[in-house]
Amino acid sequence: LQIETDLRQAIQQRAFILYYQPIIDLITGNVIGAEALIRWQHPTQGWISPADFIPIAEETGLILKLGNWTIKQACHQLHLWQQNNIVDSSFSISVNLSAYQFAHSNLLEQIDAILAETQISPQCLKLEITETAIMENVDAAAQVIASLRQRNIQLSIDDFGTGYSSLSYLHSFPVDNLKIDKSFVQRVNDKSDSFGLVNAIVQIAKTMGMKIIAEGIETDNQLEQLKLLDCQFGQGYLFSKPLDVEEMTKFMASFR
Ligand code: G
Ligand code: G
Ligand code: MN
Ligand code: NA
Repeated sequence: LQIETDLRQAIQQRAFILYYQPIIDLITGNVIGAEALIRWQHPTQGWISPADFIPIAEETGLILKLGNWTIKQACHQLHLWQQNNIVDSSFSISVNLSAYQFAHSNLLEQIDAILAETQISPQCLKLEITETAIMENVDAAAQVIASLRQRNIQLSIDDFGTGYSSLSYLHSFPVDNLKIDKSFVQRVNDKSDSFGLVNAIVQIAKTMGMKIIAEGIETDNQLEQLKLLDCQFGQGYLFSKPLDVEEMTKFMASFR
């Protein structure tokens, strides 16, 4: 496959860049963190979405190298922001993990090495994983999650409510955050089932002592509904689209 060859080369040539989307405390309006989202500038095809190349990276096993680069790059950037007093020690960086990375035995060693090298404390790193990825290998997931806990690295369940899963797994895997999928958030203002569904997800999170992050907030109305529902954190185009480093740095500076 041509794209596989291109991907290999891109990894060698570091043709990827991370964008950052601010995560907001909906009550105070403060920026409490950022989600790193990878972008690939292809030499002839222009920007290619991770939705298109991550699956290929997974099929070919290249995701391990790429994923390692992503965690390292995000932590390195966080360190720079900390050094320049752009962020304080409560600011966290979120990195998406694919199921393949999650199942790989070297993940924790790699993360330990990256944290040591970039001088980032574990509480400042949040990993995002889908429920489907957890359910693919429940036993392995339980072990990884326990090890992350031991290290104080935070774990978020991404796209919550859309995957194949059973609520009972929340018992065995106490994660720190649930990210409500944007498909719920975007319908929360129409008084349909979504309001009730988001309410139910918030109650689940409260019961389990987890924090809620709403994704894909685009309108003031959605924001108001989410606040009514007691949802504390969120991200989306209403606040900011994903930004490059320079834009993100400006965005955070404008808050101080
Ligand atoms: O930002 P965007 O809409 O292009 O992201 C599309 C999809 O790609 C999302 O599902 C997002 O979680 C995923 N994605 C973005 N960056 C990464 C990454 O670094 N690793 C993995 N595994 N997925 C990512
Ligand atoms: O799968 P994950 O939740 O990691 O992916 C987040 C995706 O959602 C990214 O591709 C990001 O660019 C996109 N995104 C972020 N904010 C919004 C938003 O407000 N609306 C929509 N439609 N997409 C968003
Ligand atoms: Mn995510
Ligand atoms: Na999501």
